[in-house]
Amino acid sequence: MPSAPLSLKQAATPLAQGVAWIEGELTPINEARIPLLDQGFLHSDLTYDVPAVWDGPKLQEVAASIPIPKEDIKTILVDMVAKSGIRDAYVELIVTRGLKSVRSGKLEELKNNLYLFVIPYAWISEPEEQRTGGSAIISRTVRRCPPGSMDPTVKNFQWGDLVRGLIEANDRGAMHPFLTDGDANITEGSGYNIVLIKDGVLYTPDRGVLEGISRKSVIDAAAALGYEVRLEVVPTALAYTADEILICSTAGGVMPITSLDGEHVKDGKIGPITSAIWDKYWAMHYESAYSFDIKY
Ligand code: PXG
Repeated sequence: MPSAPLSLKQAATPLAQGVAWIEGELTPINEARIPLLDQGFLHSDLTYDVPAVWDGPKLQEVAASIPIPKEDIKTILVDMVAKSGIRDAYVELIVTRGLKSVRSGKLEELKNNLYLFVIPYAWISEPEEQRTGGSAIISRTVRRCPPGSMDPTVKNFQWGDLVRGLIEANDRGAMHPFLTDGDANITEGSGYNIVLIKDGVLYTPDRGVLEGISRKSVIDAAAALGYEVRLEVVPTALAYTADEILICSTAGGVMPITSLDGEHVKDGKIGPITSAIWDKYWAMHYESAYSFDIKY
């Protein structure tokens, strides 16, 4: 199970708890500040991406729309990871509209802001929880923001619905909310995609969700293992009869869910297909098709 103690090198550097890049300067993560007028803060007018670094040398490929050349960003991020000494890292890139809003200037004249930070790897389901599987609920109080409103395929900070889901999960004694589309279909949760497994077939929603990189890895892993994957509308009812359920995110990888709305998923044990995909997912971190090396 992946969990590495802090290396001596990591403990020794002031950036070991994380490092931010703001306006060209590197700052320890706990001292990093954004300007109050940034529209990303005031109006969620931004997009972001999160690649992960695993076991030192690996960084998942980045694809984002950014105001300075992609290769420069990559160089800066690799340098930040190396300087922090963090071996298992969470790397975030944020591009905001800038200090002026779309109301106060011509769109093409607004200057985008870029923020970067690197912190130790974050887990939506901690390794300890992954050993037995996490608990989920299907939210009764909140639905996922519809695709015609805030486009969920663009990573954004509009987390009002996802945070309400987390609060409901907490109130109902569970860890992970599953939000529906309001029409009795599953969408996604607070930072993860959802995959249901029934009779050896994987089902994951094809709309109303972020098309996450981890979901892509799960689809690739399942295909490599010979399982059929269906991207389609996924009725909530299927979740209650599923053989296995997993959630997936850059923050935690493939995470088994063994209880839903207080009931066991099947027999309440982590199923064989989830286990096989979990193994394959972590093995893929060492495959050159999905990663590249970082020199510390
Ligand atoms: N759905 C939503 C709404 C997300 O925010 C995912 C799915 C999974 O996408 P990836 O590309 O990571 O497989 C996300 C990603 C955090 C955290 O700290 C959240 C995400 C990623 C990393 C960290 O909560 N969300």
